[in-house]
Amino acid sequence: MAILNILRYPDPRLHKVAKPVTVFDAKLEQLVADMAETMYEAPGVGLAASQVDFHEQLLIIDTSDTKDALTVFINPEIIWASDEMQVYDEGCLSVPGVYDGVERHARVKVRALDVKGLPFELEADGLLAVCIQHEMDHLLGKVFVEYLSPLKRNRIKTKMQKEERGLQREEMLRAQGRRF
Ligand code: K1U
Ligand code: ZN
Repeated sequence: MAILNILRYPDPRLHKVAKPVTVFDAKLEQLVADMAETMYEAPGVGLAASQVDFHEQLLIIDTSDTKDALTVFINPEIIWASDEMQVYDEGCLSVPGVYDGVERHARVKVRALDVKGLPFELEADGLLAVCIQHEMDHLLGKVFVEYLSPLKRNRIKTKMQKEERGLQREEMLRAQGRRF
């Protein structure tokens, strides 16, 4: 298994629209295993393939306290959503350290395929419903900060770009240290 690199906002690759998964093979199972290891290590409760630069409709979620209830959603579709809405303080592994309220449907019913290509349906509320909608947005190339005001979004973008420059500088110094 392997820890994958999680793209950080505002990386333009986070805005690619994912294509349906058509091949269910050992390579797909390996990607799911690597994504799960990456999500648990982060730690997070969800991860979309788009966040690890794989632009097919695949996402994983585990909102359990015991971290032993991984659900894999392939080619997911929301087939019903409640009129009732709820606001939840969301986070995102692609925007570390940023949490803000987003309004979404309080309950959703999803149809998806599992890693073997078998169809299933699931009705969700609470954090699971939030997470499904958040991860499905990633597959459409949308990051949760796009629900925030332009002012907040620009502040977040500037903060992330500054952090990115710091990370690149650290990486350069580490590489120089290895050379000398
Ligand atoms: O980056 C992601 O898409 C994953 C994201 C999922 C999510 C969480 C909360 C609301 C909406 C979407 C995260 O997992 S952020 C990290 C997080 O919330 C968390 C981390 C450890 C324990 C519990 C929560
Ligand atoms: Zn996210």
